[in-house]
Amino acid sequence: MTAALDLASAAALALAPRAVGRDLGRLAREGLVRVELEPGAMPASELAGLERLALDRRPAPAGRTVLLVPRSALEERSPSEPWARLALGAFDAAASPPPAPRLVGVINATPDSFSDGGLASTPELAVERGRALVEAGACMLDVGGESTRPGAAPVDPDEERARVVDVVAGLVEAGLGPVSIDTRRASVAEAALDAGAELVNDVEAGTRDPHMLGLVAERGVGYVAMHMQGEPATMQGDPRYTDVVGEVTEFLRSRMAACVAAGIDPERVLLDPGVGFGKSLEHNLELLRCLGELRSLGRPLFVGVSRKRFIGTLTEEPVPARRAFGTAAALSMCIEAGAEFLRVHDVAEMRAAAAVASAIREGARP
Ligand code: HH2
Repeated sequence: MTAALDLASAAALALAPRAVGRDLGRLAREGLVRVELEPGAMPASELAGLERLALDRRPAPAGRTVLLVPRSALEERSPSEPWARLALGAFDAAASPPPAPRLVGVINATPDSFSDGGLASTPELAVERGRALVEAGACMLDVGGESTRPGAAPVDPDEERARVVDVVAGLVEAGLGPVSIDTRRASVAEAALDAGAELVNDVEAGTRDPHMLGLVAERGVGYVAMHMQGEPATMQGDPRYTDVVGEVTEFLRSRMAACVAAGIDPERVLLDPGVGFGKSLEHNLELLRCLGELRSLGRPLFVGVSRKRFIGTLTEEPVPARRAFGTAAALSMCIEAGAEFLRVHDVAEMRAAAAVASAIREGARP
């Protein structure tokens, strides 16, 4: 069984270590593992045994139990007890050294994207923009043909396909790849992959289009699975969560399991909490504050904060293109939490922010 399959089956045990990123590193150095258990996750007798091993018990919401357990005790149990193996694996993934950040440049082949609609509406304009983004330091270009901004109406699939195919082909032919295709429709993804895209960025994580995961598996390409509550047209109406971090984590864990079940190589999946997708200002802030916890899922994190509305609210800046400073602050916090792929519009500016944030984190020049 691969590590990722282990993580997927952790969902069945309803067992997940949770802690803020910084705490995880400290606990790991002290030889402790944080184990968070859902109510009923294991029989009472086993839980009592585990509690006897624990050095500390922390309060946790929703009837959960949080225990700090010596690593050695879990290692002793892991050969015979799968939960101990799962807890160790997930904890180690979250506490492992964070990856170097990589910037993904946004190319919106749309007339109406919230911050840059119309800037890449022809293949020529897209190639010009793509070249500038790659020269500024983007590791990949993310092409989208449908705005998913709050309140956006769905675009006809034929129209979406027509917007992206020549743009993807133009970028690939100009040597500006790798290119990802930002779509929730398998038919659009398929046409973009035929045109040379190498990764599918799906804001619905394959929950609505029944062909999406099968297509990604068959083509053997990369896949971003993102969390969204509701759909773009209505998602900002009244988003509600009891525990936004826990619910987003469980959603991504279950989509990871769905990807594996569909035959997608787990090593090709990136996970995204979906900042601004069916989330209030408080939800976005809570998710970003606890972003490091999502590393327990064992896959690289892909995060889009660039120019988003929560930044406009906090900085009182209604014009998205003027939100670069606020974006840089949010991006730096994502880097501190261990996010690897940062989806941004202002690549040159964010490259500078990322260089400083990662140098402070690493204590050396990146
Ligand atoms: N955000 C946007 C679009 N696609 N994909 C992922 N994985 N994560 C994100 O946070 C994300 C995304 C929204 O930004 P943008 O593309 O600039 O705007 P619009 O949807 O209006 O085209």
